[in-house]
Amino acid sequence: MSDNASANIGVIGLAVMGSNLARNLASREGNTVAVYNRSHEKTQALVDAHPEAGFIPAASYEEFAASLQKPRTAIIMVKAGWATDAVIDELVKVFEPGDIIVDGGNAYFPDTIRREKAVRETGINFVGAGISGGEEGALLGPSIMPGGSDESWVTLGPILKSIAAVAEGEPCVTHVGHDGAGHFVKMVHNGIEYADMQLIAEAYDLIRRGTGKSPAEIAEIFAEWNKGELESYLIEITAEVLRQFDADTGKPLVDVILDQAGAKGTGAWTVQTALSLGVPVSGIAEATFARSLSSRPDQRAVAANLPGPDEEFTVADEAAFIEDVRLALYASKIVAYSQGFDEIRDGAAEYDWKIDLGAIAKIWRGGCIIRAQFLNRIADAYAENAQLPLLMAAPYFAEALTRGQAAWRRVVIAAAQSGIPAPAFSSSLAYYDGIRADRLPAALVQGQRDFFGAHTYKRVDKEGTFHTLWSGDRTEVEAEDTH
Ligand code: NBP
Repeated sequence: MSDNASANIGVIGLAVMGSNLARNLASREGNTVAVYNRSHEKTQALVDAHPEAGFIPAASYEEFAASLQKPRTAIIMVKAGWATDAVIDELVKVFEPGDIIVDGGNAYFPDTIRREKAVRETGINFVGAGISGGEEGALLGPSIMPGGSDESWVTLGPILKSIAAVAEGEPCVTHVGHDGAGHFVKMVHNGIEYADMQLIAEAYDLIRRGTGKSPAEIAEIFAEWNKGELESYLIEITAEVLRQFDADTGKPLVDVILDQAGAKGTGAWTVQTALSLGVPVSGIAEATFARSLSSRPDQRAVAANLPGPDEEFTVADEAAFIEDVRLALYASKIVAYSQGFDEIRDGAAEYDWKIDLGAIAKIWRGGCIIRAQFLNRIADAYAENAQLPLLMAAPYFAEALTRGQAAWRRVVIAAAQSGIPAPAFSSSLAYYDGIRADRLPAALVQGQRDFFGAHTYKRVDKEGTFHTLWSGDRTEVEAEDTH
């Protein structure tokens, strides 16, 4: 150990997330934090602004390594992608076997798997840790989803527990699984976040266009909803956004914000990964596509000439309609979470991770963007049956879907009849009806596939694989399933 080694944890990358995480670490008893940033002015600025934190600044990677006690533990908070690789390359030169490099950025999980494998060969531990909660979470307590080895968790666990959000007395961090498991779960968290936000946006749009209520009035509806089963951070902030007026124009702020939603790519990763795993995450996919659709102004301008329904959308019973929308929102949200947890379970099977789904629900209860009461119900469902085949069919959720399904259908019908796009509401309902169907037209698809590609099919009444001689006498033959 170097004579100067006095920090038990270091942070590299001192933009908003890294600075806040470093301050959070420094504020917890027992932590002394070494800090390093590529451009040294940022390191100095942080140290000067927060003398109370007792940071140990480093001007080089060598100095940074020398200031850390062994096993050296450093959290990288730099721009995801090549910047992360650049920092890792420098750290492996100055760290030793047994030390721990943590990537707290928003890495794509296959990159984390690759990095973990490469760094492990040097004897150094590499941990990809998803961190959710934005700037405020980093400072006050995020939800943390670390992957990596069991060995690194021994050192890292207590440090991460010290800075994580706390929900119902439990820190919002757990060792998710090996190598890329943490970043995988963070990716799906973000995908679910996309779906949750889109569903809320559709609910707002339907209420506004159906009842003519102002954004401020709708804010009160969301505030009321936030006292019930929909209680969540996203519902809470929705009310705040809708209440806001623009200082320049005096209009509701939501009316002066350009209606083109941005994305940083984690929703698309969630959908791409789901497609390759064969997991239907239709709610997340529709939410991701809805952002893409909104951001195509040229096409939207041309399509504005296409006709919609002739009649104006009017709601006869406002209170009943608003309650229908609430129930539809809750039902669709259940579908989105059920699909997201399916993706985590199937990802775990594919990549050989042991992920405790109930523990994931628990660490999302605080600190992160999708934090909600509702996550307790998911944790309960997995506590009752860890092998639950379908989350939304667990008794609590089945009851909510039973209670909400008629309202959900009325809302989707109203949206379709009045020309209001509600892609996440409608696709969630279609998923619900698809997954519960006794028989699906997939049988016809199999027939079509066999017709044009001899892809074969199975039968409901006997074992085996079959092919019909479509261009011959159309008799059925038993076939090898090699297509
Ligand atoms: P940015 O993503 O804006 O990255 C800026 C940091 O990266 C600076 O410290 C910069 O150093 C450093 N950096 C770059 Br760029 N290239 C580098 C290189 N080659 N070597 C060393 N350092 C390099 O910062 P952020 O918004 O604080 O986010 C940090 C990470 O946290 C990202 O991966 C982000 O995706 C993730 N994240 C962000 C949020 C959020 O709400 N912002 C939430 C959750 C996760 P410099 O000062 O010398 O240019």
